[in-house]
Amino acid sequence: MSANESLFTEAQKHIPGGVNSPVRAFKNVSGNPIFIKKAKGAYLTDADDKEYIDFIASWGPMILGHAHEPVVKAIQEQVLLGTSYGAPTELETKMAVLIKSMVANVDLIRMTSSGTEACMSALRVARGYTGKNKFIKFDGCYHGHADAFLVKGGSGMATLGIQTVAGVSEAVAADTLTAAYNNLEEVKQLAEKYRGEIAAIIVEPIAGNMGCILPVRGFIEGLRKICDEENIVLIFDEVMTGFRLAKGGAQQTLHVNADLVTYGKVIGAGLPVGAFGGKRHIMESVAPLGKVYQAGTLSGNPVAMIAGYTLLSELNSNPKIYDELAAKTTYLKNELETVFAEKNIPVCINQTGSMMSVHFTAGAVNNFEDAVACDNDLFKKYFHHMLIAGIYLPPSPYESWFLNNALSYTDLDKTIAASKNFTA
Ligand code: HOZ
Repeated sequence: MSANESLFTEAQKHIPGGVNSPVRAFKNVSGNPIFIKKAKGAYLTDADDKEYIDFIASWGPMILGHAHEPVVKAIQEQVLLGTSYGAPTELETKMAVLIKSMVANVDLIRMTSSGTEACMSALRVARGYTGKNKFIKFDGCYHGHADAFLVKGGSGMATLGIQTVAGVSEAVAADTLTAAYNNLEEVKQLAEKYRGEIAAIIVEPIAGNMGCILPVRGFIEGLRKICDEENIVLIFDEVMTGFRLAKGGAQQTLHVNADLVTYGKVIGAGLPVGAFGGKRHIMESVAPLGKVYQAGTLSGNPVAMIAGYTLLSELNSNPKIYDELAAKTTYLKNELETVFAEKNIPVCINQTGSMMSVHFTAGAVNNFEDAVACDNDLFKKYFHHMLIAGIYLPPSPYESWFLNNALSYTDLDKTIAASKNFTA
């Protein structure tokens, strides 16, 4: 038995499914997950000492690669000063100032410990601010695992085929309205039907939890217009896109303003952090200024703050990184398109900046229904072929690939060469 196998066997005795987050279990792609021993730059090493080129980057935050030296050093220095105080630090204000300087439409920002908390809190703020209860989310979008969002979710829910989550009460789910991603007409109909009842529209401006799916022209702009007309708070879930697509995230690349924005792990360079922020008049609803209660001992944790501050400062002072990342990702996308075309394997590769995914289908993939219709069996085969070749892709067709800037063109060429050897 390999070290990976024996670690998984042992883990399953103590942890549900052997994992602390469902997608990691490789259930959809079958086989055993690999257990990571260490990571550096663009590479992961598993328990059997096999090295992989990593295309997950901890689901986004490792924009400059794993164990990035300035981040590691900053963490080491902070740890010696204590790991959690449950009291304010100057670092939290420095972080807020830095984020505000990088991102538009953030007047006030509150740190949380995860993207789930950030989205859950942003929704609560929208409800508290507007005095309305319902909200619209999109099929296949995923905003963390707070009850209200677990309706037609992407990510692990889509991967495991769980569309109705046990434990979410009907009463909670009743306030969650859903529409197809990229279908503005459905949103207009909901806005009309529930006029005066909708507090928020929450959207992944670039969807990354049903594979990578881009908004069609006019979709996000249309959401902005509906929100303005109907006094609805527009929330951009930028847990994946924030600081990854550009300094100012998807707000910047799409040229659309959100009212509230949520962030996740990238704010902590991969440490457990999230944040929600936005326009002053809305954020002033948050306690202790307003009556929307939200709290956390580990919110603004100094170790996470210094890690994130170090990463974001580097991105802020060197925006060339975004061009380099986009160039690498476009190169990979174009080469893979050629590889699959030569093999007569129909693919739709969606890409923007450093996010992309390979959907095995002849058509366009613009929403969850399109993603579900793709050839999942072929994805499984490709995933395992690549894994054997030392390329670590997301173990689900419903997850985006995230490129990091430690990846070299040699790494990309190895990835392309491995794909050339794939037989359907
Ligand atoms: N839900 C995460 C990706 N969309 C996966 C989390 C994890 O397994 O780490």
